[in-house]
Amino acid sequence: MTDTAAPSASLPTSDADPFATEHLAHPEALHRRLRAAGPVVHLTRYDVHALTRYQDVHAALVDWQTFQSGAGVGLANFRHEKPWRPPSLLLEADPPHHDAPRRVLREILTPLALRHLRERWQTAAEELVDTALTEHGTEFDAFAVLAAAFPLRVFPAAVGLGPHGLENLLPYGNMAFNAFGPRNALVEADAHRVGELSAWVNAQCAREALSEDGFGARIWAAADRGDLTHAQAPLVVRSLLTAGVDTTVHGLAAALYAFATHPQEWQRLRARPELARVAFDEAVRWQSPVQTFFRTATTAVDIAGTPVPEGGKILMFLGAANGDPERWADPDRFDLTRDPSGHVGFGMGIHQCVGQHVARLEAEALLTALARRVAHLELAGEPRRHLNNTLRSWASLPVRLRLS
Ligand code: 8QM
Repeated sequence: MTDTAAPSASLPTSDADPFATEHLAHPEALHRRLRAAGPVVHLTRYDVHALTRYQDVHAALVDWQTFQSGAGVGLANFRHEKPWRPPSLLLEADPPHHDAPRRVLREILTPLALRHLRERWQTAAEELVDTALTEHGTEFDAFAVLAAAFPLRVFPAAVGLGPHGLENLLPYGNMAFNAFGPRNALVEADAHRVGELSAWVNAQCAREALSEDGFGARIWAAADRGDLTHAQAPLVVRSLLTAGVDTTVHGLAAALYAFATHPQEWQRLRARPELARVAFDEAVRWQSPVQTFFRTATTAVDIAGTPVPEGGKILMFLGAANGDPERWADPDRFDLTRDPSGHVGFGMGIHQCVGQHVARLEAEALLTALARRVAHLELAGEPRRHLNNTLRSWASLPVRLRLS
């Protein structure tokens, strides 16, 4: 009767480091191994419990009472460790504190509220595609020229940022997404830029730095109405600038990579451009640009028969859940005929991506602009990954196009 608190003898364990180069570069093998090992696997290196099966990841995501975000959604436990920046009021918060900022952003980012951007972003996408073809011909790096360029052209402006300093946004995001993982070499590599990049981003969140007609101004107007405090407003703007750039850039890159390697699916999109949105969601399922997030157990809890201690960190593999063959038929296939809804690439439950309609609108604009001009696309060389502790990201995506 002395070992009731000890981990059960049958608990599968693994000494794998999901944040090691080999797994970040090619996560599929680890996903398969952990999914097969059991519903819960103890990762001895970090003393965390890992979930990789769709059903378990989904269940943890929707149970915010048991699996809190307020102690941080990275490896660091904010109960014991000082966060690298003041915590996000959305991502790293639980009800009730979470709810007012969430409601404010949700209303600013509803499909209805985004209506006025559709035409403008469609024009911007067509201009970008035309310029790309004029300047680079039919062979170029689709990561830099399209996937990175398009969000940077339309999203910061929609938030209300001016044109200067936008080159700071991707490095800031890269830093923020690395910071959810362990303090490994990826974190150390950017440590010297934390002060400079944070200062720039924080400065953009001030009311005076923002145009009068963007998402940022609407956040400040919500503070004027009393829906937020004025102290909260800049942190909510910061959430847009942290969560809204790298995610869409690498999500669009995932979609372009998918089409460059699945020519039939490109023909399907060309025939029915209204598939652009579902294609983007399928790309998000298939590649899962956000690979992992943590939660913290608010109480001793039993997950699928495995005891997890109060205060323990739980590592949810969104990418592994989105590739779980128990949930998805032929999960490794990028397939426009499947219904990808229910994927956890945008999360699930009360924290599910509040900006997902913005992301889909960007994808719709870029993919339909491309579908009008491009009859066929293929890889023109090996794509290169950029390693990040959280993001499945890209360094380059060489493509060759045939125009229509
Ligand atoms: C990830 O700062 C934030 O509020 C924030 C940062 C990163 C994300 C979400 C929110 C999920 C895309």
